[in-house]
Amino acid sequence: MAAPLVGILMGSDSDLPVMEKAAAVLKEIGVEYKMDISSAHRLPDKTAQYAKTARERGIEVIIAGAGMAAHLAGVIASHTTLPVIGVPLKSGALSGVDALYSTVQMPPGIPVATVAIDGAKNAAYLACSILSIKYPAIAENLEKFREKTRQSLIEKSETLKKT
Ligand code: RP5
Repeated sequence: MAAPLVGILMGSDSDLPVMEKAAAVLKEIGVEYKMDISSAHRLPDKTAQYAKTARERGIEVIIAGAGMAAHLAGVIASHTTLPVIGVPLKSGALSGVDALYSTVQMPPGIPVATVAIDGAKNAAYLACSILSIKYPAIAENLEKFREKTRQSLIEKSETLKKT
């Protein structure tokens, strides 16, 4: 098995039902990944260590999902220059708007590419796009996926027109 190119990190095991959708996309496109739990607030040392050592471990893109006061992606980005994709998760009284604002409003110089609330699938597709610059097989699989999407929608449209 090849070394994982994408690290998927989440703030809590309660985030897993959404974050495993990112894993499913990476599997579909054929990208090795590794999932783990860490927390900017509950496990700050582990989070910093994870980010600081990610590049030397062969990780090329990090996807970080967290809910509520979601500082995980931002803290990761503060410790690495690898691309970091943040997934704000819907949880708590504010239904993810808190996580969206916490994840997206990064200071200049420490970017987090933030996807939609619960947008784990798009986080994975974006990770694939970034990796496709270097890996032709990933570019090819992404293109095949897009073509499948196009064909499926055309077929649905044809079916609908017949009704
Ligand atoms: C965040 O707080 C986690 O990412 C999770 O979305 C939320 C609630 O965590 P648990 O109390 O379910 O562990 O840090």
